Amino acid sequence: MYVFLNSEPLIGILPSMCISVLFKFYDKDGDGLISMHEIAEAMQLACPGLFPKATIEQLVRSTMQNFDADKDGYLNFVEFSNLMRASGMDLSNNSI
Ligand SMILES: [Ca+2]
Ligand SMILES: [Ca+2]
Repeated sequence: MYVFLNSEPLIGILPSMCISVLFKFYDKDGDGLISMHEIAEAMQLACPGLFPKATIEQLVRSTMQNFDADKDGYLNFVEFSNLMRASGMDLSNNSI
């Protein structure tokens, strides 16, 4: 279901296609799960030098606490979608 160029403003909602592209970007080894290590790597790639390593580790940890619903230590696609929707405002601000 793609909602690009819709008249509705995309406040806090990312198109599902966009999320799956991001999921593949985060999931470096392509196993369909995003590990803490993969999140940390993606953050460093997305904003190189913006966060010190310790801050990234903290962010990853709190992200996992909030969004790893089944507590297996990985984000699956559903958990990742929730994360992206929750941070949708920030992402859309960055891309404008
Ligand atoms: Ca992975
Ligand atoms: Ca999980």
